[in-house]
Amino acid sequence: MSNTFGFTISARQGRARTGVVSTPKGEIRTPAFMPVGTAATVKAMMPENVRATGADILLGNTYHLMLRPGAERIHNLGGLHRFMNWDRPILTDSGGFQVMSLTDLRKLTEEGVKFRSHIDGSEHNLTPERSMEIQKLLGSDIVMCFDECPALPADRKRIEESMQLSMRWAQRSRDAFGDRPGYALFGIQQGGLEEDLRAQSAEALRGIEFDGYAIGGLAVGEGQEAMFGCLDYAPGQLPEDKPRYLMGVGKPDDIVGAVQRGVDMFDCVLPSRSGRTGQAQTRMGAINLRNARHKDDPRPLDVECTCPACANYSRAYLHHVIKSQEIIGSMLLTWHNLHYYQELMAGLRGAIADGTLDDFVARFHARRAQGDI
Ligand code: PRF
Ligand code: ZN
Repeated sequence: MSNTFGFTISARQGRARTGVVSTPKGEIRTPAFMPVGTAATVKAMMPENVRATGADILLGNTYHLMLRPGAERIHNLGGLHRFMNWDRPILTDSGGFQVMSLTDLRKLTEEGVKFRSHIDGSEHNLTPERSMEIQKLLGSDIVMCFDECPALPADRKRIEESMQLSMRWAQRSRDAFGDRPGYALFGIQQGGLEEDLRAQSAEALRGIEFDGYAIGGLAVGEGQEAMFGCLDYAPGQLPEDKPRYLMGVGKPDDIVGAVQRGVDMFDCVLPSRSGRTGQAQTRMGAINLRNARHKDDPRPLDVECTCPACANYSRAYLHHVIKSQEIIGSMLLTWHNLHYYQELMAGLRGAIADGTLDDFVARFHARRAQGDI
């Protein structure tokens, strides 16, 4: 196995690409979906079962892990991979975005962010340098730059100043990360929905040089049409030969549209979080198992799905365990949703490789338009 980090594109169709990100801990087939394992667990799933759904890489969070159980503790216990029993690649987010979205008491300065923990109210400081240190202590394979971004809509002035601050933090992140063969550092483009600010941000990041480039600051309230409008130009502003990662996205149709626009990597809590509340993501669209119409239904959730929830249980059973808040309800629906997402990604990769992406996307939308019949 290769001892370095790399990205090879094997086929393209239109702006879409398929390929492989190689790391010393294994390959990541792209377009890739990364299940979210915020607190050193993909909630309700054993790691071997997450792998069985087809995941090549997980996402972890600096913000949550620094607060509980602490980065130094995880380091002393052998790092995040060993701690959570996942030996394949892990990407960690850098914490700034989570501080801004999860804490009410915080102070943003040139230096970084001072904030109070949402868990116990304790005071903490996060800077680009400390974020790089924490991600190194965790043993993260793909480290994200420290950044921040406003929720949309926001004033152009606020978006511009925030983007410029994030670009200064990107340089500080690069300097603090240093040279670590086998580990990757990704820059994060900001600039809201302003094409010229996105271009300036991309220019700054290209000048610093990263192993991959994320598109940040989207899916923060602008809606799918506006997000796709931005994705019509943003990926093209980033280097062609490096992986592109759209952070925090998204619903299945968001992912399909973003892949068509040249994005290679995704993460989102939707399949795991919505599974725990009884929402199934399927080729027919989203299905809420809490709905009383499933009460007596002996059919599987999705006849075409080979996951354990669909192979071994009825809709009536899934309805019952979700309604009674049985733990197995969360387990089965999370498993199904992650299986569905990974199958969608495999379908996209295969279609790009075969040159049949347009047909694949047309069938994807047609099946969802029919609904749950
Ligand atoms: N920056 C970081 N993490 C993120 C985002 C971002 O802009 C988003 C936006 N969708 C999700 N997660 N660091
Ligand atoms: Zn299933």
